[in-house]
Amino acid sequence: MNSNEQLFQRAQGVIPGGVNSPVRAFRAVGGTPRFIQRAQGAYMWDAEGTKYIDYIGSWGPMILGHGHPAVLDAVHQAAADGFSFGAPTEREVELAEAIIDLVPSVEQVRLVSSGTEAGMSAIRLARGATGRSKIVKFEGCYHGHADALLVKAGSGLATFGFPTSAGVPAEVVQHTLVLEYNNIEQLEACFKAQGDEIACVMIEPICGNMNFVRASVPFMKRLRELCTQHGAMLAFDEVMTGFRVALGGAQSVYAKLIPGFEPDMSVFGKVIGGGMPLAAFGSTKKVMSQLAPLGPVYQAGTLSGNPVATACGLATLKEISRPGFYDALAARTQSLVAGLTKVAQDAGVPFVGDSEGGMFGFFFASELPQNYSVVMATDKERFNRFFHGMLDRGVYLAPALYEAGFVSAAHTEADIAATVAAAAEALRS
Ligand code: KE4
Repeated sequence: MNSNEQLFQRAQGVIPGGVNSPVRAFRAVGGTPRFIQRAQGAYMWDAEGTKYIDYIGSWGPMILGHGHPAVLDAVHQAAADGFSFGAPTEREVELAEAIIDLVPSVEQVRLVSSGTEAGMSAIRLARGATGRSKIVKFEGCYHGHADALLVKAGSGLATFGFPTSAGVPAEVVQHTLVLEYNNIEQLEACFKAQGDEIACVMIEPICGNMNFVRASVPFMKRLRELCTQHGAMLAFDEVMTGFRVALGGAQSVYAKLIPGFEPDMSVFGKVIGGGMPLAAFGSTKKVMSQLAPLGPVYQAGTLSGNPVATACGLATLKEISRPGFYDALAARTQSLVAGLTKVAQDAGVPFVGDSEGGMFGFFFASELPQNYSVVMATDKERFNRFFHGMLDRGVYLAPALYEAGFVSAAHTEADIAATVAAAAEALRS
């Protein structure tokens, strides 16, 4: 038994499934999870010393690559000054100011410790601010594991969702409607029937939890119009896309495609913590003033705005704000997708991919899926064989066909070439 297997056995004795987050257990792809010992730049090393080119990047945060010197230095300095005070610090103000500078739709933010916490708080705030209970989400989008969001589509459009998890009472999700991503007809029907009762619609504007599915421009345009018309808040879950697909997040991509486009609420995470536990949600000053201690919507957190995490986030934002950062990252990511597409074509394997900024996805299919059911109908067996073929060749991809991939500023053209070469071999075998 090798060290990863030994560690996995030991872990399963004391942690459910041996992991602290289910997707790490490799259940979707099979095999033994790699226990990572250390990471540097674009690389990770597991318990056996095996080196991998890392395309997970901690599921998005590590946009600079692992161990960026300026970020490491900022974290060391902050830690030396104190881990946590339970009192306000200037650095939280600096990070809030930096986010507000970069995201025009956000006038105020509240910092929290995880994307789940940010999404949960955003829903509560939208309900408090509108006085309405209903929320809408889309099948295939994941907004963290807050009860009200663990919902799958109800039988009919107008019926409410069913819990996707045990332990979530039906009453808790009775106000959650689930629609099909990119389905304008369903959007129209839902708003026609219940638009004035909807507190907010939460969406992943480019959905990384279906690997990589873009909301079409007509769909997003109509969603914006219907929310405005019915007084429902449009909440952008940018936990994955924020500061990853562009400096201004996915909303800046849609603002270029739909004149004047802005969401009403934004949720951030991952990149803004630079790998440390930090997330945020923001909106207009008017909406945010509904939050305690000013308003009636309660929200709190012992480690919210943690001094070490904010130092890590600020140092990360400073680096990614440098001119040309995203152009270079997007070009590197595009060359990966183009290379993989070429070797798949050479191998006669149906393959299609897409990317925005430093986020990419691919499917063993002939055209890009537009919704969850199409994503889940793509060739799972082939994906799993490809995943292991790449892992065995030192390339660590997301261990599930419905997860996105991430390129960092530390990935070189040589890393991309090595990845494409590994893919050519894996696909041939
Ligand atoms: P966290 O609570 O995991 O920090 O964030 C939840 C979340 C919210 N919104 C979006 C769009 C997200 O992608 C996530 C978390 N993403 C998953 C990967 N798809 C995190 C990996 C995991 O669950 O271990």
